[in-house]
Parts: sequence; C-alpha cells; structure tokens
Amino acid sequence: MTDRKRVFSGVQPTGNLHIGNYIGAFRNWVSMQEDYDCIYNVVDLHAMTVPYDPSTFRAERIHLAKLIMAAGVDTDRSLLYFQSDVPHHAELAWILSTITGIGQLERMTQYKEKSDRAGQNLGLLSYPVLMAADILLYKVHAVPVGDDQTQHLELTRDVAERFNHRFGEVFPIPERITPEIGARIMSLQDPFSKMSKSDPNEKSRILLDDDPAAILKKVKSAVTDSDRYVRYDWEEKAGISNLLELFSVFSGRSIDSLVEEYHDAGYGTFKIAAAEAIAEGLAPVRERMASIGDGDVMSIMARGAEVAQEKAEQEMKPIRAAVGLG
Ligand code: ATP
Ligand code: LTN
Repeated sequence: MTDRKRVFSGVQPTGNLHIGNYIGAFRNWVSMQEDYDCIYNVVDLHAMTVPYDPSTFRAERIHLAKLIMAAGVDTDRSLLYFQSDVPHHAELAWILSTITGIGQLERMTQYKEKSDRAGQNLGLLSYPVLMAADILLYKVHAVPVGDDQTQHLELTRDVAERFNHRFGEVFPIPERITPEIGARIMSLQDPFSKMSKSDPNEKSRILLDDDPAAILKKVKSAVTDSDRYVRYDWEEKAGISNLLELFSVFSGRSIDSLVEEYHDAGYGTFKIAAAEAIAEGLAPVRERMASIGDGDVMSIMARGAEVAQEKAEQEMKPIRAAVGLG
C-alpha cells in the first residue's frame, strides 16, 4: 500500500444485505477505492453479540463476503477479510476497554435496543469498543457508514482522544463518511423505522440479490399514505420520500426531476417505475453473484487475512509500546 489516506469499514454477517446497507455504506466502500487505501471486514465477532446459529454461521459469513465482492469491492485493490482471522482486533479492543467508561457504553442507542430485544451480554455492551479497535488499529482517516453508526463513531473519536491524551499522540481522529442522500433508508413496511437485516418482516427490505419480480412485489406493497401526489416531504409523506430516495439513487436522476415527472402520475405508476430502476441498478450485482464460487471467496479471504495479519502486527507494535507492553 502507498501513503494514501486509509479507510476502514465493516458489515455484520447477521443476514442478507439490503439496499439500505448498499446505499448507506457500500456505495461509498466502492467509490472510495479510487482515492484511498481501503480495508474492509466481515465483522463476524460483532455478529456474535446477538443470538445466532453456529451451524449456519460459516455459510452466512461466506455469502456476505461474496455479496461484498459482487457489489463492487475489488479485492485486488482493497483488503477484505474476516475480522476473526486477525486477532489484533480483539487485542486492541482489550486495551481500549481499559480507558472506556461503562456509563458511555450503556447510553448507546444500539445497545439499549438490542439488549431489550436479544438480552444483555458483555460483548453487546463492549461492541463499540471492538468497533473502535477495528478503526484505530489501522490509523484510518475515514469510515464510510450509514447514519445509524454516528454514535459509535463519536465514541471511537472520544476513545482515540483519551488514548492520545494518556499515552501520547498515536491515533488520528477518524471522520465519518455518509452519503447526502440515503444515509438512512427506511423500512418499506414502516417508514419511521430504518430498513434492517434483522427485521422479521421480509417485505420491509429489498435484498441486493432479489430478482426483479420480488423487487416489484415489495415496492408495490410499500406503505405510503392516502393522498395521491408524489412529493418529497418527510413530515407528511415519509413512505413516498423513502421511495423517491431509492428511485433517485438507482436511476441517477435528481429527486426534483422525479417529482416533476411523477407528481400526479398516481402511486401505482410511480411505484412500478421506481421498482424498475431499482431492479436495473441491482442487475450487475446479481449477475456477479452468480459468477463467483464459494471456493474463490474462501481463498480470497484467506489471502486477505494473511496480508492483514502482517500489517496489523506492524500497527500494534507502537500501540503496545505506548501502553508499556511488548
Ligand atoms: P442489523 O439489523 O443486524 O443491525 P443492519 O441492517 O443495521 O443489520 P449492519 O451490518 O449493522 O446492518 O450495517 C452495515 C452498514 O450498513 C453500516 O454502515 C450501516 O450504517 C449501514 N446501514 C444499515 N442499515 C441502513 C439503512 N437502513 N440505511 C442506510 N444505511 C444503513
Ligand atoms: N457496527 C457496524 C459494523 C462495524 C463497523 C466497524 C463499521 C464493525 N466495525 C468499523 C465501520 C468501522 C455496523 O454497521 N453495525
């Protein structure tokens, strides 16, 4: 790698990727490859903080890695690996946990939501510390994520500042990168809650590998309102505004031009056109998915882990020295 600025991001193998993940995070994972040295992870250790099935976990991890490649992460240019293959993440998380307050962790919205739903455990509480370790391990400058990760990024920045203050200037303070449109894509069934992998209602999300018929069905059943005019207005028309964002991202057209064209076309016509744009935008991902074999994925991930282990070991040396270890 050169001395270009670095980027890190991760995604949990907690289910199939949806277009919220794609728009909020992956588009930037892909586009940032042009200008940055990018390091991306399937954060399997994070996924273990909620109940999961160990007998399917391996296949889910591989499937997610394949989707990341199909979505446009080029493993000749970017480093991609399973977080659990590089133990330095957990080592640094331990060091950082010694300077993180429990009160701050207990205030994390995601901790409160997930512990209410799935039950408390220490891993879930310290989840953001492991995320801070992922980011700080490589001294990255930028982290492309969706809106829901804002609080975790703030914690990462606090921990980095605290570390630097206590042990010397080791970590740069990383910036959050979120898209202008689509940082928070909402559920198709409830436009007031975010589209999520773990929502039990499958109609709430469009998956990256859904076929055009499935996409049309889900968009048609998307919850809107009883009016008939297409307007971009999150207060009054959250469902339609959500669809407008999706339509805009996948068609490359501005929201204004879509509103102009579909203002009084009726919701039925508008939804069909939006579904077609989404299906067309996702077609290359679906095609690439079919052409990548599981064996290829495993060997690419093994190579990624090997490169990362060496790099992470180099990065850990000054960190260990700063805290008096090593
Ligand atoms: P889970 O439901 O298991 O929490 P998730 O759908 O939130 O999963 P993550 O693996 O936590 O997915 O997130 C992967 C990336 O996608 C993160 O950068 C996250 O901010 C982003 N992301 C997740 N949901 C959305 C959404 N609805 N809109 C925009 N970005 C999102
Ligand atoms: N918590 C993140 C996943 C994640 C991550 C990271 C994102 C784990 N480590 C480091 C960016 C950088 C989420 O999306 N739920």
